[in-house]
Amino acid sequence: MSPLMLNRRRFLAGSAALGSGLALTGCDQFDFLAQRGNPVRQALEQANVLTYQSQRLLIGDQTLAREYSASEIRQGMKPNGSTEPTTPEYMFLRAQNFEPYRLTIKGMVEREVSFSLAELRNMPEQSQITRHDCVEGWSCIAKWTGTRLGAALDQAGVKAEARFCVYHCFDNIQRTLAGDIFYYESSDLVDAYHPQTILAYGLNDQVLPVANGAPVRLRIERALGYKQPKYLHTIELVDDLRPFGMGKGGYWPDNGYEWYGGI
Ligand SMILES: Nc1nc2c(c(=O)[nH]1)N[C@H]1C(S)=C(S)[C@@H](COP(=O)(O)O)O[C@H]1N2
Ligand SMILES: [Mo]
Repeated sequence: MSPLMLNRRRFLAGSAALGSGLALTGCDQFDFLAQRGNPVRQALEQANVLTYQSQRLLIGDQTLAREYSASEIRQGMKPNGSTEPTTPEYMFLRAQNFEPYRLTIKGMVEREVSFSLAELRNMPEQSQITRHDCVEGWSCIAKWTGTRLGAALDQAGVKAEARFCVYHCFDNIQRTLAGDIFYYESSDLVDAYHPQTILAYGLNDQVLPVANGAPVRLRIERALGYKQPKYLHTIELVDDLRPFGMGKGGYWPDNGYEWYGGI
């Protein structure tokens, strides 16, 4: 390993401790972090910006995540978070074997487009065997099959003013008195157009199971587990993340995890 690599690792280990040290305890909820004025949350938010900028600087834009060989897939992909959405819309689609499903791309695009599962499967296919790292402290090597998000975005025509993709999901991860909270995530356009970022409909050579995000979930291979939205129905191109959820760009970021979530 070159000294530069070593330094980078050490640096990233340091910034990870700063940025997501608290988050490392799991995918469970940290209610106190959801309070906007909370000092821990403010510290995490500042570390967030630092982590994003320094990782982009050090890793560069198009570096690939490591890929593994088939023999390194040792077990099935462990389902985590939502594993069986119960919203009427999802249950209806599931009962129809996702026949009426459409993935919509909207927002700051030249034309709103939507894709059926058959249309997605007819687009150029790509598979990759990668390691999924959950902040709960487990990892899993799995083979993901799908089509590049970049190609789908190009069909919609991303406008110059767009800066982020917001990924909207079917599952109500949390129920509150004020109503359901749906899982969502977001990324910048660098990650959206990354060559390993795919709309995945296959897992370990099978149709993507419900537990792992059927019919379509995103894979952003250089990001942590919570940046891999399952049960995807809409991708919205925006220039500002503040209008969504609690304004931090994702369900877990709204609960104190760092937004960028790079590995
Ligand atoms: N829609 C949705 N996406 C999600 C989650 C979720 O609860 N809902 N959990 C996230 C977390 S924390 C992890 S570790 C992975 C789990 O993916 P898996 O079930 O395929 O292991 O999905 C991520 N994407
Ligand atoms: Mo996770």
